[in-house]
Amino acid sequence: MYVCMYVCVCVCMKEKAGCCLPIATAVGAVGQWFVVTQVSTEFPVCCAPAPRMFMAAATIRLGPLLLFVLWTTVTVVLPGSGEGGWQLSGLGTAVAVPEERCTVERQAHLTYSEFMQHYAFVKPVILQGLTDNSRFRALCSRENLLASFGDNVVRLSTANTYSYRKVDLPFQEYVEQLLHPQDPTSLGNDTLYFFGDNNFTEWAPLFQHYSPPPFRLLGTTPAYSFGIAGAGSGVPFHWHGPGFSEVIYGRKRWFLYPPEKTPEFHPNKTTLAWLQEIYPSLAPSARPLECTIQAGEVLYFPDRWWHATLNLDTSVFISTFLG
Ligand SMILES: O=C(O)CCC(=O)C(=O)O
Repeated sequence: MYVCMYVCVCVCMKEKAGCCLPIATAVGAVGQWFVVTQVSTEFPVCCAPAPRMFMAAATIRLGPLLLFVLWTTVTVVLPGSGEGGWQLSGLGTAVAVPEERCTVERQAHLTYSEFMQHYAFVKPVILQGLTDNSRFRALCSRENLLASFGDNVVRLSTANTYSYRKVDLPFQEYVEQLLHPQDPTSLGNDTLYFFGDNNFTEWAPLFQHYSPPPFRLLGTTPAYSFGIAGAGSGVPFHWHGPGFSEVIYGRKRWFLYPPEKTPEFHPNKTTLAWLQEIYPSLAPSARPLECTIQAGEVLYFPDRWWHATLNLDTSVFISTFLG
């Protein structure tokens, strides 16, 4: 007989009864951690929707292996490990978004000539395994960034399509006070987003450790835009020159249309609002190309392609624009 044993480690992000439901009926205080183990004959599909949670599951034969799996699982899923201290709170159970159908090709170990032939001027692609940015990633942990750049003033932009308003404030203040999940009811022009407008002198000690995708287009010069943003935030549809976008921590969902297909969107509404209000009514032929990129993956978008982004978690990311 097979028995499924699972371990969930979760932390309450909001004070409410049943914080870690549906696996535990704990009444959680904010910041409280729970470790829940259960043995069941059903595979646990229950963990994902909870506010923040790491889950591991094992389907094993009853016996001494059970204890071993429990021990190793708890060790591997230690709270926050591997995420650089950034809260991967997800969009939360209260925010319902239509499911993704990934329609952007993923390519591992693409050669430059394949890139030029099939994608550079043709369509977006997700690149895997091109560079190793593990050192850069380590430097981008919450603790390291706050220690090195906490006092630096960063320039934030509103997350709308045109007429960006700019606000300057210390990086530490941004991280500690503004980096929360997006309120689904607020407008893009009221949402402050840290992306671009980077002071390259001040941030040089960090950027010198970033290895950009090695592909170049003739006549263009690469320029970095570094950002950190909360779950549910993003930039609504806009277009510009070609570029790459790499996720360092978190997950980022992309929506893309070719230059000749102007999307239906409101320039002052967030991508989250677009996804909830407009996306569900699109006919299959009117849907964008879309995909969620994970940490370590790089999305390439060609010149003048419309694109919009949605951070599914608190995300750290860097774009290399080919201007
Ligand atoms: O990463 C983001 O959220 C915004 C990216 C973007 O819009 C861009 O690279 O132009």
